[in-house]
Amino acid sequence: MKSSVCCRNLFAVLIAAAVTACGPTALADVNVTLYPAVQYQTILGWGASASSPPWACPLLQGAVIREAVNELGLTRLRLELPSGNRSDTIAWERQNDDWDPMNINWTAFSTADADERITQMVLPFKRAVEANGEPFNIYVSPSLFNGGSSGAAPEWLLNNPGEYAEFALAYLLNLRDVHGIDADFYCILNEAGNNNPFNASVVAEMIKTLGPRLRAAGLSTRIQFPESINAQTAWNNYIQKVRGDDQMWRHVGCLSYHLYGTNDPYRSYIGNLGVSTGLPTAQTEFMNLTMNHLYDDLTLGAVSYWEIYGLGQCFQWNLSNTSFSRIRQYWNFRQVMHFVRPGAVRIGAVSSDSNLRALAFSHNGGMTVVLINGPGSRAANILNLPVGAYGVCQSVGGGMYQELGLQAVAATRGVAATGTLPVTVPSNAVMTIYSHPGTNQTPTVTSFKATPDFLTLSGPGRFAPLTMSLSASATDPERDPISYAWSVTSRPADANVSLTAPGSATTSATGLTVAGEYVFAVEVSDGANTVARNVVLNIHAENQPPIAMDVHNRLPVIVTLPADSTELRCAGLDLEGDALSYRWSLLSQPAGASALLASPGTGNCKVSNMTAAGDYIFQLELSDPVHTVSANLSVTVYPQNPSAPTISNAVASPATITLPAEATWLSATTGDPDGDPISHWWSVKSKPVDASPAFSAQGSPSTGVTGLTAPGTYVFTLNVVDRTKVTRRDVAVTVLGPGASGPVG
Ligand SMILES: [Ca+2]
Ligand SMILES: [Ca+2]
Ligand SMILES: [Ca+2]
Ligand SMILES: [Ca+2]
Repeated sequence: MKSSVCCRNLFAVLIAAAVTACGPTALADVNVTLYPAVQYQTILGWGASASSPPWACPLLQGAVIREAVNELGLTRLRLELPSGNRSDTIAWERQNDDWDPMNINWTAFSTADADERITQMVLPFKRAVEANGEPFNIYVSPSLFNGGSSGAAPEWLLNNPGEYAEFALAYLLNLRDVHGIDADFYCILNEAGNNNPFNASVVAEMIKTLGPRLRAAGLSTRIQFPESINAQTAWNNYIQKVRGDDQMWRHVGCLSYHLYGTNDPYRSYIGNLGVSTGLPTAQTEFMNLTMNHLYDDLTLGAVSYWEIYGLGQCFQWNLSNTSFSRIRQYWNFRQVMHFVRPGAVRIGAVSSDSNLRALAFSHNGGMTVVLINGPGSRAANILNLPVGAYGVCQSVGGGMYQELGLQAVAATRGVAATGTLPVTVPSNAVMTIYSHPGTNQTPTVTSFKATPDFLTLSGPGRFAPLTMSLSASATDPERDPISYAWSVTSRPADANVSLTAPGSATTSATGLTVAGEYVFAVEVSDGANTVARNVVLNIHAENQPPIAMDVHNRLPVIVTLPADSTELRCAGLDLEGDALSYRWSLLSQPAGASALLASPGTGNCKVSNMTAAGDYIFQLELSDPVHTVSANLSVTVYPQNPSAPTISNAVASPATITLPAEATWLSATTGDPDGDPISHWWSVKSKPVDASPAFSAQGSPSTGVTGLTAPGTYVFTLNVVDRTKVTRRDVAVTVLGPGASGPVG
């Protein structure tokens, strides 16, 4: 059955080449020549951040994940650590766990919040990718923006590479040991240097500290670097600054950049470095991506990973919590991502017209060509296409994609293996020509929805139209006729729902008179293959309460006296679009405090005069005309920290050694005048090129150091941090050559 349908389509129903006929203004034919022997990067994954609205139910989450993985084609996630101070989330390591960078005190880490995100988003996504037989890829990336909801990096984290390494290691161990995910990559900081005090040397030191601990823990995680705000910053301020630091580079597994600002020609420098070092490159964030970015990143940046940033850039979750829509560049990006799978190799594709850009990919003996057209319809000849059957599809103007049917490419006279395929690409269209597998393909369901997407039976905002429409659309690679079959999957017990045209693409549903959840199924068939989708519809008895989103404080997130202010924030959402009112109040505060709320009636409310250390409990009440919901936010004000830690008697014993002796002892007397707990970290500031010193107790006031195998001067730095301050001290060691009487080298 399948093969007969296939043959019919392949050899009898060849859709005319000019599927969308040349208009009278058609331009001269464009030649797109493929060069399969010219091979560029291997595509390793298409990605997005593992974010979704906190109110989205598991059913809707699942629907978006399925669409993101199976249709858009994503395989990769970016995962952030819990950060900031929210009503429902606290930071991964809110305060230093135990002031010992070599011991993880798990009770001090926000594992529950991390686990929730991993369980709800990451694991279902991973299962969906792997169900397709493809490699799931994930990187972990913290954000620590000074003014952001994440809050600034605490000084104890910023100034103690050992504490930073533990912060990262604990997250990666939890991800592996609790959830079975050995992360592919870890990024030291999202956009280091952008509104945060990180720089290349800070990041390099953290990489060199974390890298060996990842190995020691048996993690295969490598570093994604430098994840800068744009390619120029990535190249000039990070990659170039540490170019000679081999100790750092041995831990780096991927070169990445964002696209906010100047990117060229630096993007191609990064791409070339990736090629010469064997490191894959990645474009990992921009908020207004277009096909231009995708083309430039693939061709100039030579990226193997390309990300759409948040799923919210391509999907919109409806407030009724039942469905999603595909937005912005979804259909354009799908023309590449859905068809070009991990393992595909980009090959040479040269267009004779710069307004019709071409990308081509070879994979498992098949070929995918993507034509990105500017304004104006263009007729093009694709030359050197391997002989065989091809599916052709397009998105015009970013709209819903359509399969145009199969094309057969026959051998050009005198050339055995390849031929020419003429196509006409509409104005502002993205056309994809892909090797057809030879078996009849399932139709693609391009929409399935209820209109409107909720009903309210009574009360303010009542919304109960006479008809509710269920609709689906689909397109089939072989252009087989498509049939639709709607049914009721589940409904409230007393509802007597019926469908007026269950065999049509669009049907009305009636009898939606009882509040509750209705689930409809639509089966879409091309006669050989059937695919099903569910459409969920909520009928509400009455107006629905608003949603208090993202209740948190910032500016700053962590308040330490004498600072005594912060800003409370909330954004409200409402299903019916009701006018919302906010009311912040103070439920409790430490004795002696009298905090002041500047604007308790607004979503963003400054609070000041938190002059006593301790916990301040704020309450937000968010109201629509019918309901009030509330959320509590606890803000801790920490005591003053007048004095930095102290270091005295920092010495090496002995301070001068003679080879073949290669070890000494570093020790310091440390403390804190305020009685704060402190954390230590020894690092190598400078050394002879050939030596690789190793510490026996790097996080302790005193440590042995070995591996002083080359003559010369070694300088070691001890960092000691308390909550908010750091003190550093250098200790020098001189190593003499065998039998020498003075410094050598
Ligand atoms: Ca610790
Ligand atoms: Ca079909
Ligand atoms: Ca409402
Ligand atoms: Ca102190």
